[in-house]
Amino acid sequence: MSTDRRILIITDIHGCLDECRKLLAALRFNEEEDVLINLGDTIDRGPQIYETFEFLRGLKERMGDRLVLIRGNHEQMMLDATDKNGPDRKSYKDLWYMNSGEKTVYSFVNHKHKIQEYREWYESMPFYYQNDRFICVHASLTDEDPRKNTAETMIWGRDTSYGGKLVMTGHTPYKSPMYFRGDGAYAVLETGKKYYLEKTGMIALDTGCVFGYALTGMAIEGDLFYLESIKSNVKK
Ligand SMILES: [Mn+2]
Repeated sequence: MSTDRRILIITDIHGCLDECRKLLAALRFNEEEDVLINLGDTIDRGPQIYETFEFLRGLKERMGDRLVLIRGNHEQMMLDATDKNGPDRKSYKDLWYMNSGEKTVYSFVNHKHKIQEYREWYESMPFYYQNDRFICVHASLTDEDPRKNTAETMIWGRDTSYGGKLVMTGHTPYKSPMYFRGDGAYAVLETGKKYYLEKTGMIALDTGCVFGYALTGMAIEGDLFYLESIKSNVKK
C-alpha cells in the first residue's frame, strides 16, 4: 500500500448509512485512489444495518486491499452468537441481543437475507491494522505490539493510558474527537483544522452517531490530518 495515498478512517457506523455517505463526501473520498479504514461496529442499533453491509461489501469488491474493515465488539458478538460449533451459544446470543443484535437480525430478514449467510465476510475482519506510522483498532491497546494485546482489549477496552505508537480508535463515544497522550494529558480535536500526526498516543474518533450525536472521520494526507463530522439523524 503506497503511503502517498490519502488514508481515511471512520468508525462506529452502526447502520447509520446516510451519515456515513455524507461523511465520506465531506472527506472527499475517492474510492479509486484512497485507502479507507473502518474501525468496526458496522452493525446493531442503527436504522440501515443491512444497507450498510451492502454498501461496504460493494466497496470491498471494488477497492480490495484499499478498504480495511476492522472487527468491533458488535461484529464479534454476532459471530459468537451465530457460530453453530461454538461453545455456550445461548449466553452469547443473550449478550448480543442485549446489545441490539435483534435489530441486525431483523434488518437482514427484512431484506430476505440472514446474517448467518455472511459470517465468513465478517469473520475475515482483522482485529487490527498497522503501517509504519500508526495502528488502527476498534477499542484500545495496552501494548504497542498489537499481537501482545488480548482480543478483549482490542474490541472492548476503554483505557486511555496507552502511550505507545500512535493508535486510532472508536468504540467509546466522546462529545468531540479526542487525542490522549497516555500520561493523562488530552486535547479536544476540532473539525476542519489541520494537525500534524503525532508519533504516539491515541486518537479517539467515535462521537456517538447512533446515540444521536455525530459521525466523525479522519483524512490523513502525508504528515497532516484533519477531521470532519456529520450531525446524526438519529433522535437522542
Ligand atoms: Mn464498540
